[in-house]
Amino acid sequence: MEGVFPMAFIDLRSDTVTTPTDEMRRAMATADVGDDVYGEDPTVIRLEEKAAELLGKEAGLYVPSGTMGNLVAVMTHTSRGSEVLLEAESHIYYYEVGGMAVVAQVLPRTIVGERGCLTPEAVEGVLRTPNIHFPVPALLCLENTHNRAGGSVWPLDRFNAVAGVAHRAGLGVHLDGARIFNASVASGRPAAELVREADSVMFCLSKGLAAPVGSVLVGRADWIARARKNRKIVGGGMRQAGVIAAAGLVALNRMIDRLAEDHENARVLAHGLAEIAGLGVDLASVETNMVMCRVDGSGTSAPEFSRALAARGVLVNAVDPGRLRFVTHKDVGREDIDKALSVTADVALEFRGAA
Ligand code: TLP
Repeated sequence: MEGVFPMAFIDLRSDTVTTPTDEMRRAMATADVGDDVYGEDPTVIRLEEKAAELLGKEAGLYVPSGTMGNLVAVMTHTSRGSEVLLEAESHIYYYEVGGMAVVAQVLPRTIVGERGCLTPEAVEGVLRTPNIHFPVPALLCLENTHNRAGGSVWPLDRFNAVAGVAHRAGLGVHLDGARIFNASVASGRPAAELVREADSVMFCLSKGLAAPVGSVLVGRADWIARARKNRKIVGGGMRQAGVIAAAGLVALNRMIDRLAEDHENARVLAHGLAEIAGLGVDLASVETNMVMCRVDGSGTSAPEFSRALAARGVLVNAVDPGRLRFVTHKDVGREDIDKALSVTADVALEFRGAA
């Protein structure tokens, strides 16, 4: 659902809609700045160092968006015509406008996963013996938490095993960790432990962590130096970016632990939705701040259902003809969840009555 909605709406479309905290706004107003293309913005440098430290990597690179971070990562790991392996429902493949093909000029090869995760065998199965006819595989991209799987968290052993297969075949491993701190909070493990086997990681400051703008790409120092050139190619070299990076620092220092609240609200929401006749939720799949809800049994489609909810003040996205995605975040509290549930129950009842 696109458009401008007044604040009275309960906005469960995404955690990207979160607004900056007062502390972020104060930090932004007083940030020390410099020209970051010259490497002279002290706040950006602090943010990149902090991000690298939290993720256990050598260096970081501040980028305006997760999409740019993933694109720059693909550009830096590959050359023109490389083959890139990804899970079939991954954000990079599904939602990034084909940037990897348009800009990086690589060939995506998708592997069907289960709830966003791959098996070592599935990755081995698509690796081919080098042959004059084949493109050269260069990179495996993984995603944790997995968006289209409903915010699912990779089991760590499986992640490490899959990354190991790619490394043994000489491929790089990039993690789209837009919501890696949700995975960290949900699994009770430090983010650095979750990403140890990834060569590069992109994570977002502007989702559940509530910064207004920005993501960070982390990896080895020499790799990040090359990524910095690629960021410049795609127009991502920013100037006094400390103004926005300051909010990112507050996000990393203050907003990670509270993600547990969003996860709890998602569980409450999922249980409530599961009780509404005509709707379907796989409760076991609700691990972080997303709830995928099937509307097949309600007598209407997900886009129609979301329009009816919007007319009553509840915003959610239809991610498939039969599936709605509800995302919890810091700007929706328990009362909003209760209200959203009662509105959803009313809408479901109306559609069932009309069917
Ligand atoms: N996801 C957005 C939409 O693009 C679908 C959302 O509302 O969830 N990786 C993952 C896993 C993401 O979920 C997103 C954003 C991105 C990358 C891209 O980040 P941005 O929006 O900063 O370019």
